[in-house]
Amino acid sequence: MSEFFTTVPEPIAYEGLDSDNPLAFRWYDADRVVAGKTMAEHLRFAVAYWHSFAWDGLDIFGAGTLDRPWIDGTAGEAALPAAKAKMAAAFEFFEKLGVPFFCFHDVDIAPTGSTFKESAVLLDQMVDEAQGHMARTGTQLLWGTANLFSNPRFQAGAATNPDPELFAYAAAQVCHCLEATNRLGGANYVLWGGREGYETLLNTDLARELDQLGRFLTMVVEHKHEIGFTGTILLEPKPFEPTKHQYDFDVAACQAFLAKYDLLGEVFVNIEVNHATLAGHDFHHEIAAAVAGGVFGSIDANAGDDRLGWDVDRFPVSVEQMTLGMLEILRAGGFTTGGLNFDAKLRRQSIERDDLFHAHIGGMDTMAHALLVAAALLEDAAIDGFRAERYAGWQQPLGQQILNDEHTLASLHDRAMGAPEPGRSSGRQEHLENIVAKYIDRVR
Ligand code: XLS
Ligand code: NI
Ligand code: NI
Repeated sequence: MSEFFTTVPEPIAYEGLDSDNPLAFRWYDADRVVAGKTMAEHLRFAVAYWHSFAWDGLDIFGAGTLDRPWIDGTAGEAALPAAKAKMAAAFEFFEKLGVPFFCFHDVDIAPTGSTFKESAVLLDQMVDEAQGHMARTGTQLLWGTANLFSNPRFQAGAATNPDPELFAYAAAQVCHCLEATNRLGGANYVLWGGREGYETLLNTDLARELDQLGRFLTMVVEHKHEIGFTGTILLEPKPFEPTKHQYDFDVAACQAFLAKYDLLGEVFVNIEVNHATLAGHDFHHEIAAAVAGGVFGSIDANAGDDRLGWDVDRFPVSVEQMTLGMLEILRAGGFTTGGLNFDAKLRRQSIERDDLFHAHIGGMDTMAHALLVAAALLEDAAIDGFRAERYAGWQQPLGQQILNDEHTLASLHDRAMGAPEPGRSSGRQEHLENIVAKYIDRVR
């Protein structure tokens, strides 16, 4: 097979901070040990097949701009050669970039047939093809997912569709894609409910749709155990877009949903940075909420744009934003099956083939820098020492008695009658922010 990324003939190397080579890593040194693990083991980078290989720059105002010759309008069996060319280019990219993982939707890797059966057979053929590339390159699968939002049949949703025929179709598609993911040894399986939401409540029965979604997810978990899939099932929160309201609004909504349908401990969350900001939160908040709620799973690393109110999926560039997220992840013990998937796409004018390398190199360096800062902050207890001090009262008799149910509202009332006015202490926010800034500057 012929090379696609001919202007990047060699694998990307780590060259360190003094390097002026734009096609080298300045921070990401895969084998460097940080807090007991290599950077590669901590970060578990994945490339998203859809943005990088199955999208040519098309937007709602205009045609594709990017050079993706395999996107040629063919479908069905006739599109297999193009799907194979796309896959060869994808694995060439994974290998040259040196990422351990990739992620895909069923429709990203395989052409769509004219019946469910034909699509299933085509997917199986491309899964065979992927197995060959994975064995040859050593690239692994972070997660697979079924696209239940692009085809017009899903205009009113998949699991939450008013027509049970669509629920049934979506269930069959997830069944097949989960099995494909299992066959490829995927570490996780993701469900992002792009159209599981509503456009107007005038035509929507909210309670019924949530019950449908609960039933659907339960079936996914049952099937996971049935086939012996050992990966983690992940829900990906997003507040809206394409629907006006999406049921998996944010981490808190997902957690409440999982609790209601008795799925805690079975299903975790895949947090996307740009979805966090669309929900009116930030990356730091969503990770902290997931860790606190025991549902943290994996990350879709990207960035929004302060001036654009939709999911623009830029590559991550803010070391500070990513440091705050990595701090929570490291505190929680790091990733288990999860990882950092670049659910990010090039800007439409980035039309050179090597732009895809520049984008990922920048994202990987940003995350590696953030990892180093977060690890140093934790090692020095630069933030956590202050945090522990702030809650020290809870180790004292009053705090312990309250937590051990030794007080009632009335006994605290009695106590207040004889107690002095409680003292106050500084929250030290600016001081803590300065500490983070100092570590970002100093870490090497
Ligand atoms: C869209 C989502 C999507 C999921 C996978 O906004 O981020 O890309 O990650 O279906
Ligand atoms: Ni995503
Ligand atoms: Ni997204």
